[in-house]
Amino acid sequence: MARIAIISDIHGNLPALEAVYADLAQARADQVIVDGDLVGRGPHSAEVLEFVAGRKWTVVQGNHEAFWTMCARGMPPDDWDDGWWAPTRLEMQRLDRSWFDWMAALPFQHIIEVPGAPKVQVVHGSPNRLNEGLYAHERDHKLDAILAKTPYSIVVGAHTHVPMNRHTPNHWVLNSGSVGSPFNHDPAAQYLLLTWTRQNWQAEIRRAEYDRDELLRQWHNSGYWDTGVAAQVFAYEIETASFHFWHYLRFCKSYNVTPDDPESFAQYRKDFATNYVF
Ligand SMILES: [Mn+2]
Repeated sequence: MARIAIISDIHGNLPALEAVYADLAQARADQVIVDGDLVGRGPHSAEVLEFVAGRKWTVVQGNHEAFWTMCARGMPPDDWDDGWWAPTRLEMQRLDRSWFDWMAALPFQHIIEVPGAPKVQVVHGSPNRLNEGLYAHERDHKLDAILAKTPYSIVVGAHTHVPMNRHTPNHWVLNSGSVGSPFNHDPAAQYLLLTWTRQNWQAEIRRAEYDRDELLRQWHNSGYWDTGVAAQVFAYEIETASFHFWHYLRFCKSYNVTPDDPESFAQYRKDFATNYVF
């Protein structure tokens, strides 16, 4: 028996990671793979890196590690100096220089090899790209098209923040969901447990509750909340367990308002509450 936990998209949320860590013991996981996006969004990126690096866990690179590495190497986006990016800039400044080398050195995939078991490919986005997701809302043929070039028939992705367990005509496609900021309307920290029974692999999506009210109070009390509207968008995503980042930026573009203005975000929340169902 091998019991392998795949946890991902922690996104600087230490209490959610601690809840999952407690659940790993309950689940009797004997291996842990962290499938990218340890950092970004939340205010505990440094603490999450310390927590993960201090354990004998396998870590795969996510698009946020790649993004932070690019920014640290002097290749940030054009609007990097805008207030919109302030929460991210401040979180990056809390990291020791050596963490950026650590993140840059992370591999883009991990292959689970258990004697007698079919191999399992673990990637953050898709086998093709860090930021191409294996989304739960995609049709079977689309998922198979994305996976057309991979030699593996079992693939685990992350990145979408929505857990998935799907059999398409050509693949078994799984997604580990998100520890720190799920987008499937379930606020609990979520991850994937794969068990090799000596006959087959079994997959279970596990969930660990934690005190989100306490977490969001911490965001206020520590001042992270006030570092910029982006921090409030990240909090709102945790609060609603759904995705808002790009929807909000699109909203600002179409109404020609600046994202880093609390008024814009108030308007978005009002619109969201009254007009949209995600
Ligand atoms: Mn992510």
